[in-house]
Amino acid sequence: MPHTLPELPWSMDALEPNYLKSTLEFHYSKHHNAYVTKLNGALEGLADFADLPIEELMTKVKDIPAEKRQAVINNGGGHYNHTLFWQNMGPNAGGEPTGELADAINEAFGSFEEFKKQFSNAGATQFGSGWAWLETDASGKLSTNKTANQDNCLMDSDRKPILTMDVWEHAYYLEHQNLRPQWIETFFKLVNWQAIAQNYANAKAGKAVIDLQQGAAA
Ligand code: MN3
Repeated sequence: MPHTLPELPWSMDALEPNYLKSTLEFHYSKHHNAYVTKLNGALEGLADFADLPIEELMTKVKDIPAEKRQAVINNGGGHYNHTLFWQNMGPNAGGEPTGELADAINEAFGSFEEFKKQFSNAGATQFGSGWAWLETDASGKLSTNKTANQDNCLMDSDRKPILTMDVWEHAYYLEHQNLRPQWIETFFKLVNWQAIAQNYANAKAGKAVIDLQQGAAA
């Protein structure tokens, strides 16, 4: 079964004015959709990998034959990262986490403000296109990270991402032009901390953060 573009968890105009419908119309409908299409093309003939859910596929990219590996990294990463990114945002969101996730952030970073500073710095200092991340190990210890292109920590570590921010210019150019720091500040108004808390609980329980089977509705 081929991978499919998952439904957005909200309507295309639900995040306005912080995230424009016009941005989503190309970022989701064109860019994300192209990653899904090209991923399916790259997986043709790879029987051992074609039926894996996207999160499991990310953990096995090292095993993919060399001539197809980079295409799966780029387009599988593009599919996974954007799926998490949409899920991480919501209308009437922002603020700060509560409960177990808040405790884990305080333990790892000292305070929410310090976490926000480190995560923002990861996004601001990613040279060129890439992503900023909040990740957890199996014990629940949190850390921030940044990656280039469409890479993510599933590809080369045992950690799992629970929050991500797209810092490719296509993610924010219509609203913020070249002002990446302004986009980063706006992103924090869009973070759905309830979704991140659920991602954290799933990761700690050894479950998929993005539970997306190929061909299944999101
Ligand atoms: Mn993008």
